[in-house]
Amino acid sequence: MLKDWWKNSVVYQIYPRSFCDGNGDGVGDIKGIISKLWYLSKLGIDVIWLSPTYPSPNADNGYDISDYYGVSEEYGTMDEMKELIKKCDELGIKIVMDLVVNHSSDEHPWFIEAKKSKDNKYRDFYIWRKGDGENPPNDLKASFGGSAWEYSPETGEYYLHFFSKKQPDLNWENPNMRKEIWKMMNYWIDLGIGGFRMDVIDTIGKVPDKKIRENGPMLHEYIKEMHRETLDGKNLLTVGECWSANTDDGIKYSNPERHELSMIFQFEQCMLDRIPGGERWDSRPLQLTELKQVFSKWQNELYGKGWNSLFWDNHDLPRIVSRWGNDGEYRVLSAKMLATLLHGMQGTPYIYQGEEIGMTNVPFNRLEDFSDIESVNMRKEWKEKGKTDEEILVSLKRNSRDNARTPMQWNSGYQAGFTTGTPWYKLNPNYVEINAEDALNDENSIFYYYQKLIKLRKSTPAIIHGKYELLLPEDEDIYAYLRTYEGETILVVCNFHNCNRTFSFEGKGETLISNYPTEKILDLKNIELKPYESAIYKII
Ligand code: TEU
Ligand code: CA
Repeated sequence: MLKDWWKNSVVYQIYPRSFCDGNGDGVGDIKGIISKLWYLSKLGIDVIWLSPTYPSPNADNGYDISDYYGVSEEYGTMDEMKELIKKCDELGIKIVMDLVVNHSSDEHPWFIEAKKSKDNKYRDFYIWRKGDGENPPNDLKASFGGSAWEYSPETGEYYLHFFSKKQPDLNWENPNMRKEIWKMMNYWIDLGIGGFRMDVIDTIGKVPDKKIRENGPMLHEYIKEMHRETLDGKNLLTVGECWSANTDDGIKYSNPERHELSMIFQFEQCMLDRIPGGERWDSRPLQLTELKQVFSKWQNELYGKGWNSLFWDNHDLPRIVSRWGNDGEYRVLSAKMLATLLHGMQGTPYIYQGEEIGMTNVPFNRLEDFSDIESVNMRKEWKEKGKTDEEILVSLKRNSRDNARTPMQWNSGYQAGFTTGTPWYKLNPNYVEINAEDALNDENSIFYYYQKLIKLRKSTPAIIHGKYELLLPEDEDIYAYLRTYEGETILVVCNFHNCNRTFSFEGKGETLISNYPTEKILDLKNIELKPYESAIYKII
């Protein structure tokens, strides 16, 4: 196995609940995933990142785990999981498991024990503090709203939870707790998985008394210990989800000499349509020049020193074609443009289920249709703040995680081919026009464009290793950049908007991929770009 194989790989994220239901109960499952491996293989991906499939009371759709060693009955059995790993292996696909160890579920046996008494063996697996009089220990806030401290009547103390109160934070200061995590990781490694995606890994070094959430003083010590105890010499793909990271942090996590992780999954570009200093639910339009600054900074500063993930979408983000593309008339063109922009860069690309067919945000018009815990809590908080239903609806439609979680659209038939029963969550009604079957029957579909991009990456060393150079930094419509490696230069040109624009480059290009019909060889001086036109050229 090639060292750093994950640099040449493309990852596909599966959100199991919504991918494919194999037994008709309305919930996606492992059997369903197995039935679609041919589709993923056809797309050409190398790795599946599987969002959590462990037993869970589902306070946060599986990101609240009650047994790290098992498979939720909803999703199948351990034997089916083993079968999935084996079938994937036959296709040259690796499974990357979601590692959610900032917190467990409050229904995990460790927590059930820990809350019983102050001298319980598992007490120190979690973080307990006395209240400040009648109040919580301090004013730390939970990501899903309210205080990060929950009173526990059994012992009269509070426990910490950065997410919902059903997700108590694990105490990483406790070496016995850490040992349990290493044991569990080794168990999965021994089952033959290809690596881990590490949920909010930047918070495990927290110091709640000083109100430090991310990047605590011991963070990298813990990751190094993890490496020594579990990952060392195994050649796995390990990716840390880090909302807080800047490029220096990115290098810390992913520089091979530091023996931590393969790569970082950071969100700086995703923050660009938030109002600076504003809250998660307020948004503003994206400025293309700001997107260029952020992407270019990561491309340049990690070059030769670290490794980044390339993604637009995941299960926590609205759909990119609705967010920064055009989900009306130009849906197909803009989805291909966005893919081109991202897949030409350095890093490991991640495709989130449905992105490859251009799935869009939800058109739901009732507040009750938004079901994610974060959406539900936001609705309550905004109501209390006096916001109108209309304001809440606008923000949910634009920002809610529910946008990414409607069932995968397989065909235009019954329940979009997702289930033979009743889906756990509403379908986006546009499955009649947007679905995998139609995409597979159309040689110009977004699906085949992604397939081509993946092939291109694998056959073009400049895409994997090349030095990045931004062109036209001030231009608000065109995003263009070069990648150069061992005498080969490729040019990526994307018209980000619905307008015609002229672009000029001194030289001739051979078209490697394009979302409009284009000549094979062309003079790049004064070319006309049509709305959302994008292409990758080899400079000849
Ligand atoms: O997400 C971390 C996280 O910070 C998100 O909750 C984010 O703030 C929000 O989705 C959108 O702004 C990870 C998982 O990806 C997410 O699904 C989990 O809910 C969360 O951790 C807790 O495990
Ligand atoms: Ca099912």
